[in-house]
Amino acid sequence: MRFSRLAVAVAAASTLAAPAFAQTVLKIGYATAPTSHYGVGSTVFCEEVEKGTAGRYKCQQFPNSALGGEREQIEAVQIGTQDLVNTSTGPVGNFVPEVKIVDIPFLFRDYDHARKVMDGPIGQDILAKFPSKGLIALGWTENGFRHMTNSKRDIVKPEDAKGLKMRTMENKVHMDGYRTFGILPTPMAFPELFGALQQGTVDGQENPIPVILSAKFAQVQKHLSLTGHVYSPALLLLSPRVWNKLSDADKKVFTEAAHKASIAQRKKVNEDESNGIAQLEKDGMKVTKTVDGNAFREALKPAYVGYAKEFGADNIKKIADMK
Ligand code: EAX
Repeated sequence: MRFSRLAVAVAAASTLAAPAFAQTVLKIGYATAPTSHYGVGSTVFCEEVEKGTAGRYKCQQFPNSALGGEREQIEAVQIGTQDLVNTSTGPVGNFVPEVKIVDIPFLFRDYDHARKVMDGPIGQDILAKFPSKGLIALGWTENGFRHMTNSKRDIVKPEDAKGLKMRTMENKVHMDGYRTFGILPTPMAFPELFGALQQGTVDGQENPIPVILSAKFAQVQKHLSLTGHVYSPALLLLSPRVWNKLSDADKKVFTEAAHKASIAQRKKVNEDESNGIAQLEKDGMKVTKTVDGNAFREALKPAYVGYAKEFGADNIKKIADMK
């Protein structure tokens, strides 16, 4: 069969157009919008990986929980049907129990304290626990300090939160703590949350300012109380199926890309923390800026008995006392 000259030319052109090297596209997912702190961190990671591998690796981003809730995405990364997830530690304790200690309410004084712990020996030791559980933790990114929102009333002290049906992450450490505030904790995956707030299935929820902003919770929540009751770390998790194929040089590229992603994500959290409250008030939220933190810490004491039993009082103290 004679090939026309045109067909031969088209075939030749198409091989020329294809990259001269194999290119791997990595699927990365996260809960919030591309413009959110997770989107900023994920974009920096993807840009650095593409640059550092000269295009042999590039990403396809799936923001807004397009690949499911965080627990679902972590499972997918574990079995290798998804390559990366940029996730809060919310559900992670169900996969790597050693993570749960950093979810304890009122454990961290402020962002500086939290970041020092995560980037220091304690946080790095926790990352080392992931490979045996079928996950590669490339680094700590960041979600932020969590605050309470609800549709019913201002919250200044635990008594004000009593009886409120609050959505929580699928996280036992959080739920045990929140019960001591008198809250009725309702665990729910993030993608269901906006609808549940809109229908009044739950009265409220708790999340960092960057999430409250990007998820537009001001449309369905009237009251915001700056409780800052939990620091919510986040993680960049990679499938071992990808990691095990990487050369040592590419492993270094991925790890350094995660470090740059963490810096960018934390910077976005800082920006949202300084501009977000005014924005949320503009969007119609009534913000309670002074909360009785001591009353919440006092109420939490019974839960701390359980935390000390589970994690060791000295381990908790080591984190709490870090300067
Ligand atoms: O990671 O589920 C949550 O409330 C998380 O904070 C949210 O998915 C962002």
